[in-house]
Amino acid sequence: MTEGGASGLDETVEHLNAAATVLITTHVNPDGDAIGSSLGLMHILESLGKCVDVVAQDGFGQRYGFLPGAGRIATIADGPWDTGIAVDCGGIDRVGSVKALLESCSTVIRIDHHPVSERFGDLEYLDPRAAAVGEMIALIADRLDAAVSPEAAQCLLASIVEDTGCFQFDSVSPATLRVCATLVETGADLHSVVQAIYWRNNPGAVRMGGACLEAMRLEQDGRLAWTVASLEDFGRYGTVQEDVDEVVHSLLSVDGVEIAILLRETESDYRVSLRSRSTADVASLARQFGGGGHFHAAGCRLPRDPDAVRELVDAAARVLG
Ligand SMILES: [Mn+2]
Repeated sequence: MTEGGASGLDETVEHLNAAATVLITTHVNPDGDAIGSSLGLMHILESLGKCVDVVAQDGFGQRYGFLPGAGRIATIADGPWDTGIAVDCGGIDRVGSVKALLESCSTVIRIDHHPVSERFGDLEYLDPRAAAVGEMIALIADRLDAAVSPEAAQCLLASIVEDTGCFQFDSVSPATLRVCATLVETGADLHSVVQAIYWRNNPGAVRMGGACLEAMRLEQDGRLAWTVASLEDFGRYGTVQEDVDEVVHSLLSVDGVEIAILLRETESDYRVSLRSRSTADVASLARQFGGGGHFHAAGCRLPRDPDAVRELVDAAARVLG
């Protein structure tokens, strides 16, 4: 496990300068940070003449198809590569089926901002204070003296917009905003990024979000809110998992709620999203159930069993004290 300030940037930049063939990958169920930082890094390394493949187990979520180069994300590719890079992964298993390809690379680099994570790879550039991996990639570009194209800037901005909930989370620092200002000057279009990520929901998604919120349960004197997005609802509303991403933030928006839990039912288990504010640490809560994440945003999986759900809700109540 690693914890602390930023480390590994110099070694990473030095290695990337010399790299010729690069595999970039990221975590399963990719979010905007995973996709945006992968594609941003791809554009930057290609501008330096390197051969780059981007491979992700689950491809790109349809919400991120607007990002320049999204079509380049494959689910399989042929090496060899001298360098493999995993972005936004707190452990090597997060890359899913790409693990074997990643491990086939001569040098493996991890670029990540999770506060607590499992070490892996030969080089690690870690910065738990970065709001998004995109912020770290912007720094790499700077250090590589790479010209950031408008396409690369758009991808990096999307990464940061996603992981900051559109600049709402306490992870946003002056450095985050400076990086974003530079990206916008470079040609990134903040309005189109925000439109694409937050303002293109389909009607079923909005209706299902309403149903999940209608079913909201409040416990611990209104400090804990939780709800379930059931398989039945996904069927009824014709929606997919990522359509209800924002429900957990709506739960947390209730005045007085300090921990919000969204359980998404899958064919085999529950995919659990945990969010918090103030002093409630949901990263450690997630770790109790085999998951992980950030202090205020984390996740885990749970068996599809009411007892397991009760156990999680009770554990969350204990976090509140
Ligand atoms: Mn991230």
